[in-house]
Amino acid sequence: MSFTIVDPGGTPLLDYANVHDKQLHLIVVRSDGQHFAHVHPRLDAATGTWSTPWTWNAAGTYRVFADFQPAGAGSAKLTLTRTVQVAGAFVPAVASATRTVDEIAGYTVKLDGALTAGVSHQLTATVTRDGRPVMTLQPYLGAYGHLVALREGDLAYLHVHPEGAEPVPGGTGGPAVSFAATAPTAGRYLLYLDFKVQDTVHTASFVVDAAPGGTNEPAPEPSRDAGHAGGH
Ligand SMILES: [Cu+2]
Repeated sequence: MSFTIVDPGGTPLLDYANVHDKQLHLIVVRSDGQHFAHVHPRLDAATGTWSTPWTWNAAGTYRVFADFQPAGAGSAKLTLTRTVQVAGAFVPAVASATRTVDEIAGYTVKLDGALTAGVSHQLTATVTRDGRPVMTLQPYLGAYGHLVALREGDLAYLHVHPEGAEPVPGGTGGPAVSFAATAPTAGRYLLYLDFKVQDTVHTASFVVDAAPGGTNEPAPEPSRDAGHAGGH
């Protein structure tokens, strides 16, 4: 899979800031919230083309999000998206109820905290195994985990920031990892936590409802194809 990001004048963007340890984060998810992937393509600095080995494993409609920040003072984080249709028989997964505990590869991950429209909230994921806290989380993307949050339905992309001290290189952490997230509107959100342990990255997923906010609730921000789909 390859793509190029062009500036408003149509020139390929060549210079990127490092955000969460990488110049660009590529998130891929099917419209029903299944088949989530988070990868880091390589930039050909001469042409501005990003590419990554890729296989589409299931049919359906996918959203591809490029999360990046152009280099230079005054630039902001941007999220650009495209929709990709993968041919074949597509049977969408049944919409899930809210879920704040997930099991992956023998690990149990519990999500605590709430989402409220227009208000930044702390979300904390706690990793255990066989009922015991996991203290051996490894640094991954500048924290002890990386959280992606998408609004169910249009898959609008939320910016989520890790909280707490930056990991010491080579150090370990756990069992809790905290993030600050703001839901743009009330409704249901799909959350994906990447965490690394024993040199393997696992993804736990959650479904959380955001409550209506106070008087400062922003107007719903429609998600656009190839547009800036998230708030800050
Ligand atoms: Cu990434």
